[in-house]
Amino acid sequence: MDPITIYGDRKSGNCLKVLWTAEQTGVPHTFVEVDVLGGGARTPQMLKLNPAGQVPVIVLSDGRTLSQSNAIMLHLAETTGSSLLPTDAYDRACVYQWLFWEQYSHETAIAVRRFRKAYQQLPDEEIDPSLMTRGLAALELMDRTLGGHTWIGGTDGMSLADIALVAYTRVAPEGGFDLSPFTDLRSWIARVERTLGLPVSEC
Ligand SMILES: N[C@@H](CCC(=O)N[C@@H](CS)C(=O)NCC(=O)O)C(=O)O
Repeated sequence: MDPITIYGDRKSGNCLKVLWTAEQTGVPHTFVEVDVLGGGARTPQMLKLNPAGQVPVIVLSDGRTLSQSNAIMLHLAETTGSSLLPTDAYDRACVYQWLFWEQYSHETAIAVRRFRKAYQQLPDEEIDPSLMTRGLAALELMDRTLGGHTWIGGTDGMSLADIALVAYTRVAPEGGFDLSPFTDLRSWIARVERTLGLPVSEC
């Protein structure tokens, strides 16, 4: 595949998902650091790349752009024929299932609470309590699922679902989530981190 440029912030799990997928699929890439907290995703230049004012966004070698982390991950896996996306239609749909769930039920609670607590530094009493309730429910569901599977999507090896979900799960403690009760989840985090070549979290 031709080289791509990834615009992102390494503090953002959504951006790291894309970077890790580019690394795993062997897509040549340049990572351009964007300071999200300083408004870097909303500069006139960045708004031309993604009118939604968000990163990650990638630019293909022919100038076309693509945003939404999971759409980018799917594009990189599909264009390289990567095993991160199964070929069997049902197995592939199981990976999609977790990608959609990640954006609707996981990221919206766990990443948002982490942002409020670790980056906006709000005291717990000023953080919407439903973020903790919904985040814990997501972590419990993952832990239960991983009791029966090595990889979250039930695949033989790591898939895009694992990459998408590990990004914010491994830093959930920064959002005040206690991972100690979730034994299978913690083993999975370490497994995915090792497979991605990341330092293994002590959570
Ligand atoms: N659903 C989008 C979410 C992207 C997103 O929320 N990006 C944040 C960083 S994690 C951002 O760029 N925020 C910039 C801003 O709101 O100014 C995705 O998966 O790519």
